[in-house]
Amino acid sequence: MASEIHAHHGLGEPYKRKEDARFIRGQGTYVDDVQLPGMLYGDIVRSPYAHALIRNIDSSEAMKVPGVVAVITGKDLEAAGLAWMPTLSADMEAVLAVDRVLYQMQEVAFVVATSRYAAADGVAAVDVDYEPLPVVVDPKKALDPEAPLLRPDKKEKQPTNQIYHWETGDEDATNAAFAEAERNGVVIKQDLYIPRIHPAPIETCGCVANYHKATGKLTVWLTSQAPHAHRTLFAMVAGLPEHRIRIISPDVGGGFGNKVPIYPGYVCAVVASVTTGKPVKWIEDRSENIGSTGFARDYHIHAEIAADKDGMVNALRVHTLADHGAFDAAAQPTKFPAGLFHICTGSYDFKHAFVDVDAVHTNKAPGGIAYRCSFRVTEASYLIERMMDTLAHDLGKDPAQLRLQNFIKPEAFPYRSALNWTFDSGNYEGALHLAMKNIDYEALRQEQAEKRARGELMGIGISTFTEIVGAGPGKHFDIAGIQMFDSCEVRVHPTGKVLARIGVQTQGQGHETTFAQIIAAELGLSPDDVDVEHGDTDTAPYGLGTYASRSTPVAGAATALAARKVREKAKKIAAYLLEVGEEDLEWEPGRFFVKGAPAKGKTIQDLAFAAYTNCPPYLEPGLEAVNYYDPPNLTYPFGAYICVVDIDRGTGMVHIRRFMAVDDCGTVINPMVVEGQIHGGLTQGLAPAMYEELAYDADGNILAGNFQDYLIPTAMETPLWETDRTVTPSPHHPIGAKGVGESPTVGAPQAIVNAVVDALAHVGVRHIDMPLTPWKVWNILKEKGLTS
Ligand code: MCN
Ligand code: CUM
Repeated sequence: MASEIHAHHGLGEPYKRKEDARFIRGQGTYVDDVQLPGMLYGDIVRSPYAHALIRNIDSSEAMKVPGVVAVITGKDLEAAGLAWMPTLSADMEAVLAVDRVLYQMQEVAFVVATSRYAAADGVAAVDVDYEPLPVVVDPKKALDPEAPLLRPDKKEKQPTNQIYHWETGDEDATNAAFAEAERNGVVIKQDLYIPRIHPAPIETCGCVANYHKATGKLTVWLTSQAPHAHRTLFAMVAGLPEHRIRIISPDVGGGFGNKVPIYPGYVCAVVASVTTGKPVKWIEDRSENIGSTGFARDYHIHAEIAADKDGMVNALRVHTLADHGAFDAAAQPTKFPAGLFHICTGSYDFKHAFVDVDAVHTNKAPGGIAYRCSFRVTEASYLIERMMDTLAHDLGKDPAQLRLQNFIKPEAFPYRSALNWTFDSGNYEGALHLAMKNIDYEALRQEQAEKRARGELMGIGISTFTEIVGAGPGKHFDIAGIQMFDSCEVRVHPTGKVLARIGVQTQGQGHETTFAQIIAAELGLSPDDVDVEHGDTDTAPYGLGTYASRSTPVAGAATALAARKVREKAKKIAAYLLEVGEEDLEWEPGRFFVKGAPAKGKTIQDLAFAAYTNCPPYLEPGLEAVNYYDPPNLTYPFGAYICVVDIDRGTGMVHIRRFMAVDDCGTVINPMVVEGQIHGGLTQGLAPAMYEELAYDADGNILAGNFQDYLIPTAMETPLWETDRTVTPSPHHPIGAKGVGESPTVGAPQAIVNAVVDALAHVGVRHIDMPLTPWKVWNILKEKGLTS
């Protein structure tokens, strides 16, 4: 009997993903699969100009197109008080432009028709009269006094194109440390640009809005990473009663941060459904997704390190110019305009740091942050890892040695950083030593020296990054005022089978499996006996959604604690049934038994049945629990990545020969899911390093508006990822787990750039901005006389 009970898949088992049973059969339900009787279709008229006044919109020809039912313009929305909506960064964004457009692809009118084709024909027939205005593409030029003011709508509060100046750290102490290093140590400086990129999920954004006039109920199927938060925002903005709004986020084909904001198309579909009384579907196409929805990065960084002559770092100074586009719509907690950029001191024991960020408007699409970023940690991590390598090269030190020398020591945790964040746990040297051993670092350096002597270009790049994920605590983190906690509800049915509902929303991360494993481990069940639901605001407990790798740190904790509440109640029932005191009971996975008499026990299934059939008279019947969890701190996953590249001198092609990724996300729930997250995340770190860039020309035209021009890596470009891990549990998480979803994307780009610069350092190359295209690399080789 005991062995039977132990035959469960709990924590740490590579349990196959439950959701894949429907996905691999093509039986997922995505928003575009939703078909409702009488459904209408929306399509959007978008601006061809990056900056222009709208003189007139003539929809008369569009209304003549067979099937077109309505054309909604900014003026129509203005009349209803809906032309503007709040962004997640306290700005106001035009739902449909009223009198001016601020970026190419901006939403100008919404055409509703009986078919998708008729809607597109209607869009083509809408005649918009524009008066083009001067365009600001370069964020540095946005700050020129002569630059056109892009947001006259808010000139009272913001008289220039500068959105904010944000700073953190001790400026005086940092400056003093730099002055000291100028005299007795070393100061290194470097400009770094992290280009604008796009999350580009396979499924674009879209929705089906269904307003029922008789009941006043609005149901919206939505590609949403945060359905509850979106419900509340819809209620606040549209003035609809929140209990009559139901957001259903069905299967989502990738989010990567792209599906955190609310987009104009969603609002237009809702307005169209309310006006026509019919369900309205709006699904954007690929170019619309790339051109108009939340972008990522676009940080122009100047960084400086003060160190002693031996390379012991002392202070970090960073100034950044952030290009936020036309509206400040960065998806991030209210109090953190630059996200968690504070993590830029990385894994190193800096005594002083000072960081500031100036954000500006340009004539580009709004957004910011999204794309496996942990709220700007990608930017922070890239800068510190590039700078550590630069310092090593300038001092003629091995970059691994320089890191080992400067790491925060394992015994220093919990560690208070110079920018006042408390790192929960870490063992950075452990991870780096493992990565070095796995890849045989010494032998690679040997090989590099030999190759260099023969004129061959080989480089080794290291990244030993620290992540910060799992927002809240609610007192510091909120979205539009809603505190960032998360939740889980566990219901144990009479036969011992479990239905759990969680406040977070999977977009491919496998929550239906891993959250079932958490409950299974806590209750001693098989994950087969636990089904996990999410994404329907009418049934799931309130949660803040899935982004910033917060699901496991926050909702995962709520799930463990809800299951423990169930176990506590089961224990009371066991004491009653076994006629002993609770203190006389012992737990083994799946069963309570009497101490010293292991044969006398009750399984969790027995206890579930009793909860509904023979419950102690002093308890409420039933067996369920809910937990809302507000974390005491964030979790700080980390990793050590080593990348080996060979550069072709004839073509400038960078070939990634090996990539060793050691990750530490604390206790691992499902190693197979974690490995999948790491493979995907590494590939999304490779992408900006080598391929992706959302470029604009001087007139604000998007140069990469489809997958022919916006280069995402395919299986052909992706190297064989080698992975390993160390396990340093989080001391404050109920099961010791940290998040992992974004770690590899945070950690990977700089390992690749460091490797390429390492291959060329001996000829004086100090830095190359991403993406490392063959053309860019070849030009450097040519300049250095290496193309032969
Ligand atoms: N996990 C685990 N053990 C751990 C940590 C995590 O088994 N110690 C599991 C989790 O239970 C979960 C998965 O790994 O099934 C990822 O967990 P977590 O790190 O908590 O991240 P989230 O679930 O909050 O996912 C968000 C994160 C983000 S912010 C982006 S962006 C991203 C990413 O996940 N988007 C993704 N990975 C993605 N993967 C897919 N397939 N699709 C996306 O859109
Ligand atoms: Cu920053 S992309 Mo994820 O947090 O959804």
